[in-house]
Amino acid sequence: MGTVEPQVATTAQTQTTDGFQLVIDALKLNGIDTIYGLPGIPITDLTRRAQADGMRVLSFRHEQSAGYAASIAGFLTQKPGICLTVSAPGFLNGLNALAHATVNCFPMILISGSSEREIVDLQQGDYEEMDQLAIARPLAKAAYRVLHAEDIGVGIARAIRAAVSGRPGGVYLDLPAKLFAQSMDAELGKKNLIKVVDPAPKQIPAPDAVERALDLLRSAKKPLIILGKGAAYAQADSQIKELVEKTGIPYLPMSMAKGLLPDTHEQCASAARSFVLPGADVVMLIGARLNWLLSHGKGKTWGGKGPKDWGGQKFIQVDISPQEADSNVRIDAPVVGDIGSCVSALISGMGKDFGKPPAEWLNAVSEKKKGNIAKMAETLAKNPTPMNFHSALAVVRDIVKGNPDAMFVNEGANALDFTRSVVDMFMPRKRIDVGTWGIMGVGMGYCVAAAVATRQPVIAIEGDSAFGFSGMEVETICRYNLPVCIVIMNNNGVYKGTDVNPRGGDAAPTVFVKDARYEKLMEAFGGVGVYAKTPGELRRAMEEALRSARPTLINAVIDETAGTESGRITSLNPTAGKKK
Ligand code: ADP
Ligand code: TZD
Ligand code: MG
Repeated sequence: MGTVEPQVATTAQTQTTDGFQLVIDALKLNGIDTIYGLPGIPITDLTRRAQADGMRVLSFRHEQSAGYAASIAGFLTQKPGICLTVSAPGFLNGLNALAHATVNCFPMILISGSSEREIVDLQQGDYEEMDQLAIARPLAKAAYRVLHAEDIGVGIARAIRAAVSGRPGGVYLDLPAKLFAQSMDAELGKKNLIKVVDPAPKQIPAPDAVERALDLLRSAKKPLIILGKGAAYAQADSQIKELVEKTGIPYLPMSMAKGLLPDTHEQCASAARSFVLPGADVVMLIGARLNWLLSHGKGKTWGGKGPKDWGGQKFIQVDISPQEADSNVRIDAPVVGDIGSCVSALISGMGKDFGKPPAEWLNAVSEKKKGNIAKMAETLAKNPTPMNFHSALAVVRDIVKGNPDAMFVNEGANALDFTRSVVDMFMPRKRIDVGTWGIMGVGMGYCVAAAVATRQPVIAIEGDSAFGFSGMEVETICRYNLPVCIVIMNNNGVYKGTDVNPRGGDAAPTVFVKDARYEKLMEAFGGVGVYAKTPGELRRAMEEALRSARPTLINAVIDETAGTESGRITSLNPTAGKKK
């Protein structure tokens, strides 16, 4: 709202600065040059002035998408991604992403304008009244409020440190409307700003912890390494490669760690996952938690007799959080520190006589892999009509192989699970997806941030339901003319398009409008829309999208009977048993 005020610069000629300018100055001083947000009272002028001051300000159609963009920018850059929202409803829309950042260990700062403290605290009914700080606190790694312009430097510095040091997470920064207009002496204002020194200090692991881990590895007959998204975040790519290759141990990448080493690496055991998890005797987790995505380290997946029984594995866990160990099963050798330092220490401790794992184990893993890869190749070679997930993904797999630099966004259920196993990644931090919560709605926000933060082309493989959560952001993608190619795996619904309401009348809860023309949404904003019914049409459209770098949405028509309920996690669905 309102018009652009003439800039109050912090220069020698002008005597005063204000809250708006100090926020911008503090962010810029700390190398933060991008804001993902949505304007409105009281932060409209902050967005204008940040842009006028040379920051990149990406304005979204919904704060949730801006928040997801900020969270993944944090993951990709190791700098906190900034999401800027208005008070109460805008704040709440951004809050989902703040919680997501905390849960996924991504550094992010949600900055929200807030209403008059005096009125909010007496609950007198202000415009967009809400005690935002109290609401954000349980969902954030830290939460702060700045009341005075002279404290802006400290506020931003604390938020940055909290977001990126130790285990990264989401931080909330509450900036009341009154703060922005406060003016103060420009020189003094400048002096109060803090350039954060060493925001994410190295944490060196204790030598005995490293030795304990190496002893355990030496004793292993069937060792396994699991790389998680913490390992991808750490940007210790060459050390991790060296550790994996020097030990010769088979490794499994978690979904966002795919490509840390190329998925085609001979030690990659992804294609033998259900063989190596129960088979391994010593497992080294690097930046991966033993949460539901790894069946809590126990049960049948790990060779346990019953659903909660220990499979007999010993665990090494390399993690920056000392509290993570023993969260689900005993960790025999915790190695606490940042992954770069821990992996380097492990490599130097290995010495020259560190033997490769027994050939029996390596051969068994490689046999299992070969069998499964051959089976998959057969499935991918089929060309059914209508197209199914596999025939479409055979195309995506080729395109990604030919464009290994491209960022790769993925969400959905079947559209996620099949893609994760079919599409190989070749470089670190290219694959970004639903993460720890298996959340729908990250798609378009991730596309924007991926394009902006990496300046690479983006390919997004989206379930038709998943896409709907953030679909309006195709306008944002067109507005900034980002090189994003969205492929919607359109099977007419959530998991499948075949459910029928037994009583007639309303459509079944999982079913959408049949044969919806999503590509027209992209055309509405000047992008390229393509309706693709065959693998050939899909291939041509994806190739053209990458060649032209124009925003493109390909509506890939998928057999509505092709998926399974909940994709790979059918067992977590309490009603799924009845449906089989
Ligand atoms: P995934 O979902 O891929 O299994 P998780 O999100 O469960 O990965 O685990 C990531 C782990 O990585 C978290 O426990 C977090 O503490 C840890 N982590 C994040 N960054 C670092 C780092 N720089 N050094 C060490 N550990 C890290
Ligand atoms: N809401 C949110 C925010 N996250 C979720 N994960 C869900 C709802 C539940 N859900 C899933 O777990 S997957 C999914 C939903 C709604 C969509 C699956 O349909 P899709 O994929 O079209 O995206 P497929 O290919 O049809 O399986
Ligand atoms: Mg679907």
